[in-house]
Amino acid sequence: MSAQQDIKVIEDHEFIKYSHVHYEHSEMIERSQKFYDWMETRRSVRDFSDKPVPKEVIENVIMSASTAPSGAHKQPWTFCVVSNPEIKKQIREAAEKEEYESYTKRMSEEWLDDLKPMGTNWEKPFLETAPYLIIVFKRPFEFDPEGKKHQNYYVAESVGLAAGFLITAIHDAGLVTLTHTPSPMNFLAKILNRPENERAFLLLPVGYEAEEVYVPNNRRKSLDEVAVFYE
Ligand code: IYR
Repeated sequence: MSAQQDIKVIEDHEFIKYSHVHYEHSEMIERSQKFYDWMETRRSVRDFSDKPVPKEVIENVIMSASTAPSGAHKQPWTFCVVSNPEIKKQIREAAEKEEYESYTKRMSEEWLDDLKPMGTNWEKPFLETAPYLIIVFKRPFEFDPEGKKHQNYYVAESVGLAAGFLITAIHDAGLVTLTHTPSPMNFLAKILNRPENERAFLLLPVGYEAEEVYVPNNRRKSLDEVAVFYE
């Protein structure tokens, strides 16, 4: 039998007693170093294998993503999971149409130059090869049962955090992904028949990397370059 939960009621709202697990300083240092070493092995991958992935893994990584903090705990996100080959094909065709326009007309010379080291172009075969596409939608507002509109708060921040958690969970599961942002992205809401309160935020192909994969030899900024300590 589980112990009775310690609950406090303040102005009609329940608060539960919480304490987190703690470690000795030495263990904390070791754990945080190990976690960093593990995160340092994460890479965005553009060449996927079609090797199947259990649906349960996708369900679990989405539930981990959904633990992210959000403005007023509104969890203003929806994760659409596409494994249907016909829908993947439609998404690829629509994305490539937009990307072709972007790469050939809409993106500046400077932008195209900045992208050269990534080796990207308008072609997106991974949209059909990867076993799953997770399309993250943000929900700027909600309708209550009476049809009244309610704004959500810090929507981009919240959904960005959930996407970060999602990428971390995918990496932890031993799978790879890519933060793909076809632009404009409104074709996704149309193809997936999403309600009017949802806007596409990110598209993540999820699966195993192809047998032989090369990724850009990017170096990450050092601690000195990303952090300032005020002591
Ligand atoms: N959305 C395009 C272009 C693109 C833009 C940036 I900034 C990148 O870091 C990578 C790609 C594409 O997906 O190819």
